[in-house]
Amino acid sequence: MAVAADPKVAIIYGSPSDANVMSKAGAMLDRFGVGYEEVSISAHRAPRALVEWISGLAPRGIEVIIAGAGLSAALPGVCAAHSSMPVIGVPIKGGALDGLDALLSISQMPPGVPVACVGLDNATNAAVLAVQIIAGHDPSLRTKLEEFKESFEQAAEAGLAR
Ligand code: RP5
Repeated sequence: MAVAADPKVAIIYGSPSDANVMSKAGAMLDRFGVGYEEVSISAHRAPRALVEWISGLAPRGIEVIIAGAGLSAALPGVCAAHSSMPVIGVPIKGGALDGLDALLSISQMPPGVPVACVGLDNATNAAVLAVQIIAGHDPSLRTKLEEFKESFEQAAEAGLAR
């Protein structure tokens, strides 16, 4: 498990094969100077270890969970079931349905147990959303987010935006 000093975000994924996609979340959190910890635990293959890990998050000061998984992606939902902190799910492409299964699994949570679902493989947006959640009580992060958004405006004006 990788842990930064004073982590605010926990990044978890169901398999080491998800690490490459999920590294985009860490890269974006680094850009905002938000500390995070990162771990791979499968909801299906290691359910007891997962529940134990979730129970330690709040005492460690974690505020948001980013959970990525592919196939029958139970991981974000299990995190949401066992925690009251916001959970952002990243459906990961792959398998016979190329991620459609994970997308539906993560987005179709029952009422009362929400998971905020970003697009397929879009761990970058999961990190930006996590920063936006934490910025609710952190004015310096709000300033960084405003500068981040402004950079899109400037790129568009310069004709560089896609
Ligand atoms: C899911 O199954 C994981 O999140 C991963 O996306 C997918 C394949 O896992 P591996 O067979 O590569 O471990 O649980």
